Amino acid sequence: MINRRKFIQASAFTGLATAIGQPLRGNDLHPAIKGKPVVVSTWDAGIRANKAAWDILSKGGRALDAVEKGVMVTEEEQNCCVGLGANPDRDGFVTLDACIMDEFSNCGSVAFLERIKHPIAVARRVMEKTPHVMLVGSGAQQFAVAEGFPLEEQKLSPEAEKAYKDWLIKSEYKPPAINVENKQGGHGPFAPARLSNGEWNHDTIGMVAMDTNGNLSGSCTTSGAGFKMRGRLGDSPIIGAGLFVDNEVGACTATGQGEDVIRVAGSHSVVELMRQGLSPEMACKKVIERIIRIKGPKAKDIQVGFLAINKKGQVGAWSIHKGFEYAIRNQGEERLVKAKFVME
Ligand code: SD4
Repeated sequence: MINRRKFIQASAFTGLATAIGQPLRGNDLHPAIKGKPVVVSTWDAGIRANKAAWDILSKGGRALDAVEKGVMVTEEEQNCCVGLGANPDRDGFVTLDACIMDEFSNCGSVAFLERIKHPIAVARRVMEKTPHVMLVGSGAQQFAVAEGFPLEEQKLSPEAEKAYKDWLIKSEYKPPAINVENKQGGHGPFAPARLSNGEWNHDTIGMVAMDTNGNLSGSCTTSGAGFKMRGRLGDSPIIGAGLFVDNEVGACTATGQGEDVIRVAGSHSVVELMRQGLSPEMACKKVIERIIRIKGPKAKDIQVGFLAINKKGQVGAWSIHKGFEYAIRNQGEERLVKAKFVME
């Protein structure tokens, strides 16, 4: 049996250092999980978002508060691809989508929301202050303003401004063809797009957390696919697609090509597979394989990733292509983990 001193040494060794980790085996407890609480979120911006979530979780706070405050950090980062400074639609407008879900299956969502800095906070108000789950467009904006959220001026980040100008040159409305050999890709209206350096340009953060009481909550917020058609929604604001929480079983969030996540009710499907006994990692893998089967050869042009947690605190992820990563934070460590994938 590990004694207290050894335990302290072991945790000091694992430390709080940020490291690039290896994917975990499906049926293993995450080695870092020394109990609750825990928070995980998609992509590398998740490291910073998790910090804000951890401030709440580590003090015994509720997972719902943690997942809201956590992704607000990303919504605020003007150089990132999620909030008001993100890639616009093909007409030049930034339109934001977000949803949130708690341990009681309460949920709220906003979509096609313009000029509001924190869509996730508005989604929470929809959940708590209206009899509805989802508000969209000008109605969502009107509700946000009535709730005291300031109407901001749209200001693209310099990166988004440049990306939009570059995109306008060709205005091509099709997925960026990915040449797997040389990893060349383009910037297209499909998310996330692979850049010419082989990296993924992503526009979303999804976060799921378990608090000290063992309760689960999740959040997801995005600017959607860059240069999308005006009015297009992806999976991110849709409960069951971009996010799903079942406090008896687990929680899942998605990133990537929203249309293909919606088609398989992605996050809900992952949670249902966990209910049947699959580990989070294997549940994510199965749904990724389902998407690949449906898409056939076209699967090589799109990216989708799932990130899930179950009631035991096991964490797992899987993606179509190499490159998806998630951030984890708990008592033992804080690090970025590369997800397993099907295709290079
Ligand atoms: C969407 N799922 O709007 C989002 C985009 C995304 O990284 O995840 N980008 O389809």
